Amino acid sequence: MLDAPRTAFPPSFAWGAATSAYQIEGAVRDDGRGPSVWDVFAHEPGRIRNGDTGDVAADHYHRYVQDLDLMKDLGLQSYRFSVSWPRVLPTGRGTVNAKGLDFYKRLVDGLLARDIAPVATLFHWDTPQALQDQGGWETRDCAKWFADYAAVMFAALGDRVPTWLTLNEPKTVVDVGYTAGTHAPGKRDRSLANVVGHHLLLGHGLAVQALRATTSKSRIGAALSLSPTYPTDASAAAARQALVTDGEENRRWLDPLFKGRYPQDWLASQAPDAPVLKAIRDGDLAIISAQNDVLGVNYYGTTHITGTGARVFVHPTSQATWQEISPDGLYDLLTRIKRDYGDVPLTVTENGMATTNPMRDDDRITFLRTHFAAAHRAIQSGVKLESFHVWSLMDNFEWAEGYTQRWGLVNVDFASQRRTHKASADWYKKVIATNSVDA
Ligand code: IFM
Repeated sequence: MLDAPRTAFPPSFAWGAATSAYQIEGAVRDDGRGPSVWDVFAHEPGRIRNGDTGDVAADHYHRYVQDLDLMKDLGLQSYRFSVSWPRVLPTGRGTVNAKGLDFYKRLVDGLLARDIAPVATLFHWDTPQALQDQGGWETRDCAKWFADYAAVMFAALGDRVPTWLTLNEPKTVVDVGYTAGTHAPGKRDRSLANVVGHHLLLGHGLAVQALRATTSKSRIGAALSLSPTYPTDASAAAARQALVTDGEENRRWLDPLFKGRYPQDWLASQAPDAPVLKAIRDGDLAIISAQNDVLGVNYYGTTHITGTGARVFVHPTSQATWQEISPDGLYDLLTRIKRDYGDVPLTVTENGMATTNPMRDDDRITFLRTHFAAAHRAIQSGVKLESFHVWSLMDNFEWAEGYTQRWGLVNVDFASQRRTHKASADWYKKVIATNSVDA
């Protein structure tokens, strides 16, 4: 029988997978690591499903060599991980914890030795608790503390990491950590949340400055969670409401980074005395928008909005009930970024789904196949998409859902810490080896 035809990607395209520190490392008290907001939050009763915590997670801190070999075996060409800020700076600033920093040096060296390009994220939500005790991202100072920490990482790993990402999904911190309160630090205050959002962006800009102050030739940008937003019908009301949601979901993050301003309609929707309006100071947006070399796109699905502003699902969801699965949305998103924000080099920094069958994850294969095809179409349309990172390399601690949602290509038996390829891992291995997707 003939094999199905395959869609070929450009020779320079890089295939990868992504993880984050708190979700896989474990070893939360090893080698001088300090606590983060997630350590504290996860240990509060009722916060996380089944009372799970990231204390051990996938024990990657101790098993990283095995995990590097796993990546090599898959054929990964790029690996996106995050650095735990309190592992490097246990109280968030001041004395560097050499042992913590060494872990990331060994990890990066291990990647380079295996010809896997490191993509390092500096903030994937694990604010040092010592800084949270001083107000964390609610205070403007945190942007500076973050840039100082970034400078420590640049001094240690400068050019050895070719791509740095400052923030992962500031929107999730704002919407889930500070508005819904179901992520750390568990606050429910929308106006404070928007202040946090601005300080996160400012921290991004100051970290970019910190990299430019070194001799590093590496690139830097942010990883945003973006969701194309559509009206559910042709009415003017639905169009208006979809635009409002697009402002929250997408433009309030993209415009500051790439246009040096917040969207007018988003600013106008804030109350006249909203604290965020005072938090935005002269000069901030010039810092935030200076020279973003690359944009990381975390794409999980679309958002549909009715004329009354309600969200409805017109496509299937997954075990993660916030996810509306639509591969076409990825095409729309990537081409929209090019149209509205210019030819910035893009990398898909996250894309994937949770599946319930621990090994025969055919639904994940279908998901990835269709999203890769959408990415390919976007490249054909002229989008500068350079690489794709599947979320996630392996099963991990899925925040408030604990270990009940499995997002990995590789199954982790959390009792034995045994790693086993799922069907999707073997399928992905072939995609990488052939640089093509079965149609
Ligand atoms: O696990 C998360 C990740 O940390 C950030 N983006 C979404 C993923 C799935 O929920």
